[in-house]
Amino acid sequence: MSRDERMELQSKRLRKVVERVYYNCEPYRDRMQKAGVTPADINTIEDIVKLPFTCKQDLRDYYPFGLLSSPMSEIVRVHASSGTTGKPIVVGYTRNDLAIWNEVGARCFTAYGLGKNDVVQVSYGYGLFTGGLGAHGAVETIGGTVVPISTGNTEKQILMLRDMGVKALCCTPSYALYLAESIEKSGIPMEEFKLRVGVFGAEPWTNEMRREIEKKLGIKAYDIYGLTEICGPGVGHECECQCGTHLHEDHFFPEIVNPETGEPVEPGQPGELVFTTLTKEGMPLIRFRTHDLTRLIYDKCECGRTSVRMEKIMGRCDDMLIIRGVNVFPSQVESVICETEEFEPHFFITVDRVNNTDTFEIQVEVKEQYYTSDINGMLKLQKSLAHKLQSVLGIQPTIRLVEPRSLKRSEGKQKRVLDKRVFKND
Ligand code: DLL
Repeated sequence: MSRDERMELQSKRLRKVVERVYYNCEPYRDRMQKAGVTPADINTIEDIVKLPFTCKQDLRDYYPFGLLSSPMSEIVRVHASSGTTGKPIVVGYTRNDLAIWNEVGARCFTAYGLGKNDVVQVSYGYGLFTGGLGAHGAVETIGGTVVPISTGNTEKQILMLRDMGVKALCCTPSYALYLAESIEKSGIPMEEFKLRVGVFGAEPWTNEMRREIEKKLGIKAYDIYGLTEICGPGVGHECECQCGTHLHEDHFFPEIVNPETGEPVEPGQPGELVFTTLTKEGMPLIRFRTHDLTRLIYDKCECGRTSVRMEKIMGRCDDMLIIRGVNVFPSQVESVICETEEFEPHFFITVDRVNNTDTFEIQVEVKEQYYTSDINGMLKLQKSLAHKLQSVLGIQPTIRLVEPRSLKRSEGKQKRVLDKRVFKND
């Protein structure tokens, strides 16, 4: 679809969804009235900036069903995300919402080159988390064969991967690494697997991490993006060019705003991603602040798709650490570590405040062949990594080298940061 055609479609859908929330959902109506906007003010997609934002707190305040725009009798499924504190966020889907979710999911898996002759293992969690059922619906829609194994039991995961002749694996990138490590440890040669494609998302991961995973598993690793509030996996996907995540902007309209002021940024500039669902019925969201930081690329992709792409998520506004006044993203640390030959892509950041000064420590696993009892050699490694990180981050961390496979692995989203300052009052 050309941009003009798509803008026309987006405008038509925006008018419809704004009417839907205005007439069916009191909190939206109240907020729009306060902002002095009515559905009559919304004509084209460019009018979207007149509408007030929705944020995560709104979903908590109206927990569980206060933001629905359909009667409960039309809701056929709920999903929820626990978040880190407080009440979960609950989202309701109508039958049509699920059909659209399956359709956008199918677009993703088709872009990864998969089809009805392929076996796909879904190792995202099934349940309230959207990963398992989302990927599952997408694979069934393209006619592929699903192995719905969910998370856990790594030995069985490996057995299924091999014995079912699995071509594509869906899980978090951190779990993919763990699986690669476990396959290596099991001694089963990679030739016994038919694995070619990885469908990885649910947490930020860098291009350097992609190369690690691709090398270890001998696959092509693609990004899949989604979030509970909009729809799970399927909001966007990479194509064979692996140069940005195509967003399904005919269903989910993206904007980038300055995370502090909420003002739209110039096209192509980085900031916070905001989505408006253009076709959802159960719980449409208007200008939802995702907290995810990225930028949008409007040029046509070499694959031929005309949809807008987003750069890899660099982190979330709430993931950003401010250490001694310097902004640090875990993804920057990941890039440096993955690019350095001697280290495994496993690390853990601890930030604390001692005597009114921030401390910043990174534990990092050294590869087996470089982990020695030669103290000078290890000190040299430690120093060179601290130096590299200093030049990228602008602040020097304390490096603690640890044995390979000693840091905790995760089956879902990997936790890489402990900020002890959060618990201190000063
Ligand atoms: O993680 C949905 C999902 C499941 C996406 C499986 C992809 C695969 P939530 O638990 O609500 O939903 O978390 C959403 O995870 O706002 C991002 O911060 C992060 N995230 C999701 N996908 C990616 C990705 C699912 N591909 C939050 N790259 C989002 C970076 C991602 N971050």
